[in-house]
Amino acid sequence: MRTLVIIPAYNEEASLPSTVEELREKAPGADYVIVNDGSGDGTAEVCRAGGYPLLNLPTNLGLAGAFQTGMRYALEQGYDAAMQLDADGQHDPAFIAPMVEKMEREQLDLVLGSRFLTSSRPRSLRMAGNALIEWAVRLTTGQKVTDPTCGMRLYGRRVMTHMAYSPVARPEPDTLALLIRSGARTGEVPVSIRERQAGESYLSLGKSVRYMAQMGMNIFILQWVMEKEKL
Ligand SMILES: Nc1nc2c(ncn2[C@@H]2O[C@H](COP(=O)(O)OP(=O)(O)OP(=O)(O)O)[C@@H](O)[C@H]2O)c(=O)[nH]1
Ligand SMILES: [Mg+2]
Repeated sequence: MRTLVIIPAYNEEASLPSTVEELREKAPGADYVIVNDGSGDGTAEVCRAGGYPLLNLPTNLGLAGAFQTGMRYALEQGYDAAMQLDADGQHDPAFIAPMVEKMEREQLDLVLGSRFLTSSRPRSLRMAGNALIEWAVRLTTGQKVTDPTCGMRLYGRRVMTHMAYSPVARPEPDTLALLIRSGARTGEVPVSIRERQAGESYLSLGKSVRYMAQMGMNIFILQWVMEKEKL
């Protein structure tokens, strides 16, 4: 199975070199592409200097647009699967291999990284949101997804087409719920996610609360409003 690692990057000049270095070290031979999402810092220069494969967006589209760009590229280049790996160094590339293996072995469409498959969820506001979203996903799909907000996800060919061309698809739990309802065969692999090393998260406290409310609402409303497409 040919897999492309998509690295969305927005103002990640500080973290990107070590992220790429670690990827090369822990997943030798893995194909990857950086999607520079209209960064205002030296992200593009860092890519050019290091010779990293680069899709350079002229403007900031946000994570959804950046990831969709990577997905289209993956489809055009004939990849069988595409993985999201954040540029900020939070995702450990050591987990790529077990995720790919699980997809191949069990013939899955979607493999989700989960921090809480083998350990319990810590108590925090973000984690309360995580639990709420898990509940919404379970109610609307009948499936338990133990860590719906974890960004480490591997998308197989059948869901890549949807991710690349749907106007509403994004690497977020509402889209996951839609994909599962559309028949995506889904599995989980335990992963651990690191703290951010540098740069800034786009999730401030206010944004976190808005994100949870929006996700919860989308999962319920979109499911009923949108035509259920079969994959
Ligand atoms: N913030 C932000 N990130 C983007 C954007 N486009 C692409 N990205 C990338 O998307 C990935 C995820 O963004 P993060 O801000 O780390 O989001 P997060 O991991 O959910 O939140 P933290 O746990 O606080 O880091 C990173 O690799 C970013 O560089 C954008 O418009 N804004
Ligand atoms: Mg992050």
